[in-house]
This record gives sequence, structure tokens and C-alpha cells, in this order.
Amino acid sequence: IVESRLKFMLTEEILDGQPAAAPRVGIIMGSDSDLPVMKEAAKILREFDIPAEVRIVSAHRTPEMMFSYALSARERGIQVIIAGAGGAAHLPGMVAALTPLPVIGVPVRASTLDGLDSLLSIVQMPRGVPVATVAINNATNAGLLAVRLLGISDIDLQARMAQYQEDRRDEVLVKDDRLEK
Ligand code: RP5
Repeated sequence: IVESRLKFMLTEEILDGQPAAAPRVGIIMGSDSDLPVMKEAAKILREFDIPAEVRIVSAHRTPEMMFSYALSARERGIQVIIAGAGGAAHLPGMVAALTPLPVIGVPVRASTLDGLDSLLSIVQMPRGVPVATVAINNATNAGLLAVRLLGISDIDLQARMAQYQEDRRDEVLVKDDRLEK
């Protein structure tokens, strides 16, 4: 019950009550404590109108759920998985071991070691099982990388990404203009 309530809350918060289309990106995380970081990925996907689902799936506390999530993701139409975790962050790597889909790992800064533990746990994958790892707590970049991956076969999406980059460039130019030189 707690989990389904949480799922409802997350969906409401992220989708503003709009009915979700079939998700193309799965955003998963080891704990609800990762949500403040991971919701930035959801915001990016929403900005690009890419349907996503958000789930709490723990490698250690719900290993069976992690298995079934990763094994069923492809047949459910998920194309990219973004997985965030902190500490002994095994979720992205284990999910990558179970699915042929691209997995983007987000190292979440947990209470100790400033996130270096999460970063190394996620980035140091053995040969053969890749996880595209973004910077500590940088779920925004995970969302953007997912958009770029989907853009490989979608020129409209790719054009929107180019526009996004132009907008970021313009922001810098405006800030530079405002500086007293
Ligand atoms: C990991 O342990 C989670 O991804 C989280 O970052 C960290 C702490 O989890 P909680 O103790 O806050 O549930 O599994």
C-alpha cells in the first residue's frame, strides 16, 4: 500500500495529474530518499514530452522486484533506463546485467563519503556490462542523455535537443552581457 501510494504521489507530482502515455524511459531509484535528485531527470523528459515512469526499486531491499523490472522493461516498451542509487550503489549495474537496454547511472550523494562511494560503485563496471555514468547527483544530465539516445532515431527530437543547447548558450550570452566590464 505504501509503495502504491508513493507511486501515485510521484506520478501526480511529475505528470500534474495527466494520464501517462506508455512510458519510453524508466526512472528507477533505490530509495524514496533519492527522489529529490532523481526528479530532475523526470523534469527533463517532461520538457521533451517523453513519457516516463518513476519507480522505487532497490537492488538490496527488493532484489526480486529489481529482477522482474529489468527483465520485463524491454517488452513493456521501455527504451532507456535511468537508475539512481547511493552508497553501495548496485542498482544500475545489476539492471544493466539483466537487460539489453541502455542504462544511465546516477550516483546519488548519500550521507557519507560525499557520493564518491556511489560514483565508484556505478562507474567501475566490469568489461561487457556498460553503464553510462553521469556526475554525482546530476540527474538532469541523465535525462538529457536519455533524450539524445532517443534522438538517434527521431530527427524532430534531435532538433529539439539542438534548440535546447542554443537556449543554454543564449543564457550564458545574456549573463555575459549583463556583467559590468
Ligand atoms: C541506497 O541507499 C539508496 O539508493 C539511497 O541512496 C541510499 C540510502 O537509502 P535510505 O536509507 O535513505 O532508504 O539504496
